[in-house]
Amino acid sequence: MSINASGILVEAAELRIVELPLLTPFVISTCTMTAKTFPLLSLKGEDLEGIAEGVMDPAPDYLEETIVGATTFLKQQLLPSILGKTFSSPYELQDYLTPWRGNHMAKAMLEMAFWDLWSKSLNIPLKSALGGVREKVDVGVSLGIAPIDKTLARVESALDEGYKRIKLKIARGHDVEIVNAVRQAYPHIHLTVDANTDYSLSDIAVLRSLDEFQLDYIEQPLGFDDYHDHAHLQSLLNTPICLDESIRSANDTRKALQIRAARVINIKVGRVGGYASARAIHDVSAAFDVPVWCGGMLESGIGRAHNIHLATLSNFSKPGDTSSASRYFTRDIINEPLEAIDGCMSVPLHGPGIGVTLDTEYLDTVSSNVEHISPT
Ligand code: OSB
Ligand code: MG
Repeated sequence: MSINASGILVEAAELRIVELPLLTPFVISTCTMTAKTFPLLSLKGEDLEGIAEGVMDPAPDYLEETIVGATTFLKQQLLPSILGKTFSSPYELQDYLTPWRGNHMAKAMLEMAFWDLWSKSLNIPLKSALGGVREKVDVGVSLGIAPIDKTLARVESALDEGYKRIKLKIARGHDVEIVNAVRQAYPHIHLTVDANTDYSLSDIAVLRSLDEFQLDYIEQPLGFDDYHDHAHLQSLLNTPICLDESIRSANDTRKALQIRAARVINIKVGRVGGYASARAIHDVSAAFDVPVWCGGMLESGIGRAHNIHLATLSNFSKPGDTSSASRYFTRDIINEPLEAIDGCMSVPLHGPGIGVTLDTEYLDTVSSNVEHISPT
């Protein structure tokens, strides 16, 4: 295959909505998910296809972006403006996307699909294009809100499977008791909690009482747009705060870390606008000596594969959320199962790019609104 030295001409795109039922409803402080619904984008060029999924939800209950909003923006503006153009690298595409404000999840879909396409055109794994240093990545599980007995059973089975960290979703009124029960049963495991913004500084007494459980970190206790109060809270806690929702860019990260609003950073490539941004966040965090880890959004195998490649970068030094796809779905939309072994996910290398392939036959049965978009 010849490589076009001037770059990749993006010839066409396909956008669809995919809905996969979840094996178990996933409950967090802001909502309950019974299915994983997401937009899937394919970018075509050089007789190749780059694929990525979006992490926005049907409703704006994690961050502001929604599936309807993001797909409309993609179809009406982003895709028409890049189709028929040549980009020499994903960095050039990222610069091209900069004038559009916000919309990091929509832009990430495009940028991530282009990274896949670009690394396929170079015939190298995405991990190599990114500069990753590992063959496999450490992973833990994220357990939705559930009664204590059910949670203890889920913790036990996750530990039996070898997962390296347990993250418990918490919410006001569902916190100290459940954390205490898990910590009593397992005094030595890596244990974390994620509040998905449910608390405010008026909950300071409860948040302080979490300090006694030797948690690795408390994820996003306060508002999604609030470094100021997180900095105050961090000054009152021994446990590190980890920011998830609040971090959308490297600049956000610098500002948050300068005022000591966190001591750990969760990176979701789909949340922060793509790999160029994810890598910049990774590097800024490293400069502050702050570890990062790779978050998840209940992704299908496509998003899961992207996450694993990203997590091979050197400062991803805590276990991520990319656990086995079979914990979420009866059947995935890719041909190569992504399953953790002893708490490790191997980087998928079934071909260049993201290293997994779509099970197109099954995909079609769980798709709607399939649209083919060509240059206008
Ligand atoms: O805050 O990390 C989060 C899932 C949906 C929305 C937000 C979050 C999560 C998770 C699940 O924690 C991570 C995963 O298992 O993919
Ligand atoms: Mg989180």
